Amino acid sequence: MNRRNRRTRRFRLPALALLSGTLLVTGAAVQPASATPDRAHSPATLRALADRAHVKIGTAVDGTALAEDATYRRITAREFNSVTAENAMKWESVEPERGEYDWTQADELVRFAHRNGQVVRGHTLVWHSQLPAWLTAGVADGSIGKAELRSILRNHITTEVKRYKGRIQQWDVVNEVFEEDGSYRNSIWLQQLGPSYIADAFRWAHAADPKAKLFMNDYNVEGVNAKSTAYYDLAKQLLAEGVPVQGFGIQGHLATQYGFPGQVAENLARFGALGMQTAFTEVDVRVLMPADEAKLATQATYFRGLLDACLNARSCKSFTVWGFTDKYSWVPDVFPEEGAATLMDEEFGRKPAYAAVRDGLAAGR
Ligand code: 9MR
Repeated sequence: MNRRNRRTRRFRLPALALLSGTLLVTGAAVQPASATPDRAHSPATLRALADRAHVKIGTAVDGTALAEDATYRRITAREFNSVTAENAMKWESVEPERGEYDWTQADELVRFAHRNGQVVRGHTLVWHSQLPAWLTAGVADGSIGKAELRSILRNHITTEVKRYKGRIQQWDVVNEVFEEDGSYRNSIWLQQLGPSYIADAFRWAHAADPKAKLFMNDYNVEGVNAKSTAYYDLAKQLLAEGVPVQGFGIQGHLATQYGFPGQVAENLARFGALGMQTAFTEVDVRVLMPADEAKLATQATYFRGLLDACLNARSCKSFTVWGFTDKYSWVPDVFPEEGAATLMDEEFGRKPAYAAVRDGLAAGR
């Protein structure tokens, strides 16, 4: 689906809401229900407040928007002190044909971050999705056997991590390796190489950049549940074996209709107790369309809830949103009935969620 079609489904705040200064009360929190234009005066940027709170505030960056949209670029630089490539560092992006690399967008983002004093989260080295066709087809037709696949994976990790050595703060080494019930996801990696591919991936990444913090990363692992417990058990096992794993990344893709996850603080605490870092890596909160003021107010409390969990956990040093404007959000492509998942609307107007994150950062740790 192209962007033009997507846009017709998106939510726009009514003009009246933009002008009104109403407060809306939902649950425990009070949030302003209006969006304010991005250029309106605000006490401080998110990144200035985050610096004071000793936390990174990050966003996923759409490579095309970064190249073509000056407003997007300006806000990315002004509001965030961490960036993640939304797609540009994924395998299908960097090696679309076997042995033919395209680092254009990934390099551009790393340069942008450097110019703007931002750290970079690397996303992602081993995943079941967005693999290049030459790789999946080769495995499917048997022309790439197990031993060769292992060396292809090693080469991929080594090549990419070395390219950005010293310039990536945290790498999502493995992404989404468990199912909801805590069993291993039945990916080509598990099928061909068995679960030892995970430890191998961390060792290879560490060898390529010993200073980067190496993360496991997944969705639906905010609270204590079967999936997050599988990560906890795996982390303990890997640490006992001396595997260089340093962090647990919680994506944080929430939806207001499913409620706010329970036991988030407990979950962060148990990884912290292992000596691991934690991070929220892809936070967004989608709502059932059409959005309205009540839904956006609830959304704001969800952003704030995850942010506060991070700020209250010593292990949590990084909080990244998966895009900051509804103009470029992935959500409507995948969930056609849902949207409006980010901090700003399609015109970069600040939604209540923006104010909630700003106030949370201002309150500090
Ligand atoms: O936001 C990304 C979207 O542009 C891509 O089309 C999609 C492909 O699967 O990946 C999206 O990002 C995902 C991230 O890499 C891993 N966690 C879930 C994210 C949302 O689907």
